[in-house]
Amino acid sequence: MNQNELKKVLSKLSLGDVRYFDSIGSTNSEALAWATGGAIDLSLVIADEQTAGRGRLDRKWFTPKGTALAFSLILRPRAEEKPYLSRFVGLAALAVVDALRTRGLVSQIKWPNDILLNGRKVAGILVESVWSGEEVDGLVVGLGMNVLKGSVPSADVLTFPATSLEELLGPLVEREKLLQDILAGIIALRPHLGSDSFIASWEKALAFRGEQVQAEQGEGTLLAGKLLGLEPDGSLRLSAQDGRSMTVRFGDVHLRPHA
Ligand code: BT5
Repeated sequence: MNQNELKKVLSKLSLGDVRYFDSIGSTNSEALAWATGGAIDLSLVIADEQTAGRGRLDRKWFTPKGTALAFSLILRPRAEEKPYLSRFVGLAALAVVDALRTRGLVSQIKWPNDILLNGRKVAGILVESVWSGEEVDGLVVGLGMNVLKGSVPSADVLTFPATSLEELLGPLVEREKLLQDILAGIIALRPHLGSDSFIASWEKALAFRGEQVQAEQGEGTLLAGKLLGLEPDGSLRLSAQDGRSMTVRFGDVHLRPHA
């Protein structure tokens, strides 16, 4: 990454401290350790390459050098945000959708943590918590986004098709400016986290809304139904064929259109 450009864009935001790495195992692991060690709100870990990037349940996330955006933002939830911790994944997702919209791209959120462009995954979000006793006193919001074509893994390691911004916008996407826009979006949306309009915007950006989907939760539990929207805690609301309402909670969920 261009260090000067990075410094310039980050200086325009009210961030905490920043740690930049040419190469790292996982920005989320670094941020979790830093948060446990007392990092202040809005501290940022960013890397040009991850050698052990993680998805949910320790699945691998690929971030080859010089091709992608990979960062982890540390948040110290304020008292008024604590009832809404499960909404932070939506906050990050909406900030990505907004940043892509300003580049002329309509993206969608594949609940709970993927961003799709033309039905292919362009970014993934991993939110992890730091506990102090019974209380969450830190969140790490990790985002990986495929910018150049070289960031897209080969099909044999993918469970869902993937794409990059380069495939739609050409090779001239500035990663530093993109980072700035996403972080600015997170900061701007954060005061609205607890509002009904936040859930409404999140719902509006969902992929497969009004369509039949299958949600596979944990080992083999398959829920099928029409995707209606979100519960106030960000869980997914489906309606079964007999009209029964079902809720899909966060966890290891694979959502896909009904075959
Ligand atoms: C995610 O997990 O999508 C969350 C990814 C979060 C990555 C960021 S990068 C910065 C921060 N530091 C980290 O270590 N992590 C975060 P999940 O829904 O479990 O999806 C993982 C699956 O996505 C893998 O099993 C692959 O099939 C696929 N995958 C891996 N790398 C990919 C890529 N670059 N593009 C698209 N799909 C990918």
